[in-house]
Amino acid sequence: MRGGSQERECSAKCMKAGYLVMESFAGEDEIGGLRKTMDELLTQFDPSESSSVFSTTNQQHTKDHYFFDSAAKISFFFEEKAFGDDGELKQPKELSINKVGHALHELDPLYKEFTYSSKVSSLVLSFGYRRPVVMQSMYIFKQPGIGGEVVPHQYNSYVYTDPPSCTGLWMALEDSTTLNGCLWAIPGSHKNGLVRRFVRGENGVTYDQPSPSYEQKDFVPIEMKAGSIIAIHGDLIHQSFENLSPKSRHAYSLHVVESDGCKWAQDNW
Ligand SMILES: O=C(O)CCC(=O)C(=O)O
Repeated sequence: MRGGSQERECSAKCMKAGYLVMESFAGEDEIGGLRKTMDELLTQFDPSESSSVFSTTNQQHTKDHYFFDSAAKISFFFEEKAFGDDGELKQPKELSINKVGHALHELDPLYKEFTYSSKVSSLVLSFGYRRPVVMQSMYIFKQPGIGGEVVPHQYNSYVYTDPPSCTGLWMALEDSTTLNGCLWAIPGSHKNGLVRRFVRGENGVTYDQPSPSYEQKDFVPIEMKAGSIIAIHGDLIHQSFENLSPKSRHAYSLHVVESDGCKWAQDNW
């Protein structure tokens, strides 16, 4: 893990691959509570409020005010394949949302309690952070049949500090397998550093470099049971495929940065 100008001690010991999976991090009651709260938020959500789609292959949403404003809100983004040719949802709204973000950890009491729990703090501090800040949170659905792919990327591209310090925490709220779109990563790829940044300009957000091409054979699947959590180094190349299976793959994800000695980039989205 990185969290300052130096590589942290723990990263060398526990993060050789650039990620670390911890099983049974959350119990059934916690998972049930987080999922039930999300069900309630979805019930209250009126789809006519937003038609914002989240896609990592088509970056249209990045020009969108709804996307920018979501940094401080609980906002809903549709799966790209949620709509028919007539522009109407093809399935109920509950099965149409790609993700909810990006301030669940601040605005929803249960997500806040979990995010700032002693076990999450201890985990983050064990990576050597001195004054960690949770910059964003997301509930990711990977809906059955239409759950969109997430192309290879690094967290530090989006949540950039100088020097880079992001760590992602991603907790499976359902079993996550190769069938329903689990995470895949290139072990050790974090050692090659940050490849490109996603910077905000006058016309929305763009990458400062084209994406390198990656060989699929270099990725390994990371299957996880519900309740397991994975810590992901901000420079690790990771991705997930479309979910064509009949099972969803819900997850709660947090992006943490160091605020002691690392400067938040003003041109982050
Ligand atoms: O949940 C996924 O499939 C991908 C999560 C991820 O890498 C991200 O949100 O940046």
